[in-house]
Amino acid sequence: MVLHTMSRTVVLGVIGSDAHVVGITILEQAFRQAGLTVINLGVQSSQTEFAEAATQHDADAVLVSSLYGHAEQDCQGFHETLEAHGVDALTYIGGNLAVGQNDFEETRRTFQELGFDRVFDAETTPEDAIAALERDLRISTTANERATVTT
Ligand code: B12
Repeated sequence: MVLHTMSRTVVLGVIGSDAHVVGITILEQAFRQAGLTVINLGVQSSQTEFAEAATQHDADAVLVSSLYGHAEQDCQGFHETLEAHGVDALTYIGGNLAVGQNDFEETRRTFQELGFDRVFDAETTPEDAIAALERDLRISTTANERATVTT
């Protein structure tokens, strides 16, 4: 299969009224080092802000973070909002997605049913996220690898 390792753009932000900024700051830095173009919306971002940024930057992936326990409410209708803006991108969500989060598999199902392609828990490292993006976007995110490769 021929893979084109062109630069990819991800929109990243913390949804809702959530103010936890450390996770997305670390993710942004790691993604940039891996060669991705990152649009970081920061904390307390609305669904519409995600959708508008994804449209404006023709994003390949929209990555939502949530730590404060209200992700399910904040993400109701998220994919409908993306669709209404004409966004066709991979979607991930990660962080502390439920209060307590005792059964992460149940949490994962909840967010998959909301339309997310992948659901990550709070133990997720930047390397885990990059590996998933590499798989899903079929890219090599190493900054200096821009050639076409054949696997
Ligand atoms: C620091 C902190 C705060 C600071 C935030 C400062 C700031 N500006 O960032 C302050 C004191 C303001 C705060 C406030 C609150 N907090 Co607080 N906070 C924390 C704490 C101690 C650390 C968070 C952190 O920075 N971690 C370090 C970063 C690197 O890790 P991370 O955020 O988890 O991100 C990593 C992964 O989760 C993952 N990831 C995250 N997002 C995404 C997205 C994608 C797509 C992917 C792939 C991966 C990914 O990758 C990141 C890098 O590895 C956590 C407890 C904990 N140990 O996690 C509680 C915690 C998140 N807070 C909590 C709560 C409840 C609150 C408050 C609601 C408390 C209150 N009643 O006021 C408020 C909410 C305020 C608000 N509007 O957001 C709870 C959430 C509970 C839940 N979800 O069930 C936690 C878990 C504490 C607890 N055990 O109860 N908090």
